Amino acid sequence: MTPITRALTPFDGQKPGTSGLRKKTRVFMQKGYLEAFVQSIFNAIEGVAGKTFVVGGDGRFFNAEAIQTILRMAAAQGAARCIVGQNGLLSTPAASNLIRQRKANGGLILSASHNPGGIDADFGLKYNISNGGPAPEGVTAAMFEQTKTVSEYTTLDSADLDLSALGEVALGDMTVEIVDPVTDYAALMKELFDFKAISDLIAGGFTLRFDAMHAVTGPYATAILEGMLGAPKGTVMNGTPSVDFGKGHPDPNPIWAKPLVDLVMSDDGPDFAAASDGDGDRNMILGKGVYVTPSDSLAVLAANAHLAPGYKRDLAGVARSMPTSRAADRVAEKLGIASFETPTGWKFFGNLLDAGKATLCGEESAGTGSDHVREKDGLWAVLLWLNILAERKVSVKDILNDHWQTYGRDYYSRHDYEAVDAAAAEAMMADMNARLGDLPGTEVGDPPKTIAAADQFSYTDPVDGSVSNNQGLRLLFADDSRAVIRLSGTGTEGATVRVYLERYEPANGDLEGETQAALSDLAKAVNALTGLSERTGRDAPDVMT
Ligand code: G16
Repeated sequence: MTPITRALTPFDGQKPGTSGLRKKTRVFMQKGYLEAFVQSIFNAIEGVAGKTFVVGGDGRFFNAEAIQTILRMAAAQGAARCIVGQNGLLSTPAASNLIRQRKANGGLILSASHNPGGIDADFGLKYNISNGGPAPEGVTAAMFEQTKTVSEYTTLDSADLDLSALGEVALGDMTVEIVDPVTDYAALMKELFDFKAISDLIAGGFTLRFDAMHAVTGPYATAILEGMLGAPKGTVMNGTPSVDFGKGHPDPNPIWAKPLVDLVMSDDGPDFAAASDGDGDRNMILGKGVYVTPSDSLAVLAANAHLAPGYKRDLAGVARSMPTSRAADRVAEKLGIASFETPTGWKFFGNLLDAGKATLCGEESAGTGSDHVREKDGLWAVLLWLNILAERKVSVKDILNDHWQTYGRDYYSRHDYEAVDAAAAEAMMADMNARLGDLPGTEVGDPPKTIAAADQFSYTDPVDGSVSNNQGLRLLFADDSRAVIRLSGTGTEGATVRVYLERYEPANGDLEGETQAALSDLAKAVNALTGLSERTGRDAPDVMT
């Protein structure tokens, strides 16, 4: 098969965001668009000749076609092997695991994560490096540079491969190895967790539900929870992946997974419930009558991880993204281990994990993970919670109350204003940045709150010294409450303004409050300061997590 080189005109705006390139599906489907980005990735990594890649995605609309394009281009440009999930499916954490297990040079993961799928919804592609983690900023910047000048791509003129049969097939001189997407991942989970203890818990009458939201974790959760751990059939809801996620929004939060939340809040709801997102890296944790914020979940997991076999070792440290609440820092302090504060984006944890500085990482955006892979991992979080519950033999609510009584409670919520006018959002951020120096000492809101400090978060990576500026505006108030404002890097329409609110209540304070009520003065102060409502034309957030 002779490689063919075709001319290309570069596309504007192929700049990877928080997690790869995410655009409307129809944008990705334009002639040459995907090819231009894939060629730019290949150019940025200095070619693919002789290399091995993992390729897979969350099964959304255009996943199947895009994989065929990537395989043809990799084969035409001399890649040795591509390891592909059966039918093109791989969850993001499973892809990260495969890259590591098989010592691949990298991976191409097709997903727009929690964004909806379909021809009129969203698509995405991200590149992961040989440690299994998302490409760091230096690599994504090199890709973006390539997208500006890419003028041709090389491919094969070949028929689509059948990706449904396990085994090896040749594509030109490249081997395509089609693997079961679940097997290696499930084996890793079995190493980390006490499956016998979890099975016994379930056999003893503990009830649970897992909402796969019609996305990629369906097969993983069914195999592990129902197959290996003996949970009754039907424990996994919406377990068959579909190209448009059942026309839903595969984002595991109280808004988009409302039926699950309603179930667990009802009198006859299960003891435990969880959900994951489009590509299986996010998680939401619930217990009978209680929602666990992702920030609290990270803190609880850090405090209890030693109860699971894979973490019966000293934790090296805990890392969280800057907008995530400081609850995990309190646990790290008590354990006498390091805590790290990174910018939003899992890619910033990679160096800390590789250098053995952090063992557990987490983000307010429903992501938790550890050094077992280099991505956040939804089912991993669910299994760690189940392992902890199996050992402690108390309810989720009791674990949470006990945690707050030990460390105090960080009331926390994120308010999202989605698809707002991008120019208005950018102007608001620019105005705030210009005023930063004047803010300390200012009183805002009603009742008035005094701003103690204000800055734009800058991060210097403690491993390689790289610096990332402008990672979110931070407002620290005199009463130690905190607000962070930033624009999302994963949206595909207009701008999404994220306002992160938190207020600490010590262990002897009121730990039983309602979250939004506990944060309403802070939310009002941010609104008064930024003019958010007038500027965005919204009187309330679209999503509160
Ligand atoms: C991605 C990143 C996360 C980040 C999240 C939200 O998650 O991997 O690190 O926290 O986006 O980012 P933003 O606030 O910029 O929208 P995912 O699950 O979408 O890949």
